[in-house]
Amino acid sequence: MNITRGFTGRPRVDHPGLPPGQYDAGDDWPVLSAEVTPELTPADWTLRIDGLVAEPRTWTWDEAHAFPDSAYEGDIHCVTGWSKFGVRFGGVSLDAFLDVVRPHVSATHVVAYAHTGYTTSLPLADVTGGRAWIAWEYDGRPLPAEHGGPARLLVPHLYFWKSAKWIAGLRLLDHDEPGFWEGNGYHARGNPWEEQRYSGD
Ligand SMILES: Nc1nc2c(c(=O)[nH]1)N[C@H]1C(S)=C(S)[C@@H](COP(=O)(O)O)O[C@H]1N2
Ligand SMILES: [Mo]
Repeated sequence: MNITRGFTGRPRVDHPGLPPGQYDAGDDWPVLSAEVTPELTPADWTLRIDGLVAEPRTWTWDEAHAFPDSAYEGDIHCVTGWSKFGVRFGGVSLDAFLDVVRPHVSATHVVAYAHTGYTTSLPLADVTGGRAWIAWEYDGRPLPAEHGGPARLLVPHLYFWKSAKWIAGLRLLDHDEPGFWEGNGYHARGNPWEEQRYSGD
């Protein structure tokens, strides 16, 4: 008997939206967590932005939802190799929060930190200009806990380790302060199109 393998189930590596060295995970959405998924409810969740800002501030769940809705529809790319096409997240643009705290001109970087202690560092320019979200919906439903619900940071144009799950806050700094993966040899920026996986890339 002849068994012919179809195209389904095969990792696609020829998609025009696929950055170098990545494959299409299809309908799978792997869970990558360094921590145990926390039991965090919307009532417990807060977001704080401080550091080099004019007015440090903490928002509750309801206060954060008072900002205009903003959605991301597009792709995500994990440094372990999988990419996912056409995902839909809902939440609020990070710009809405930053407009309130007013970053100081000297601020160049942020450290994003989770309610669990996970941290990741990013250039400030990568989380402004409509390129970063606080996301609490996936596909029109509440973001599942294992994927960072009730809310996660979403910075889809960078490798997905920058998108801190269970986001608790951002601190604005005038220098790069490596987070969890950056301190373990991963790249300070993490642009998938330039394959910035490790610090030397
Ligand atoms: N708090 C927290 N956020 C995190 C991580 C983590 O371990 N803890 N892993 C990062 C990595 S490496 C990736 S690829 C994505 C995975 O998100 P997912 O589990 O929803 O796919 O979350 C990122 N954010
Ligand atoms: Mo990742």
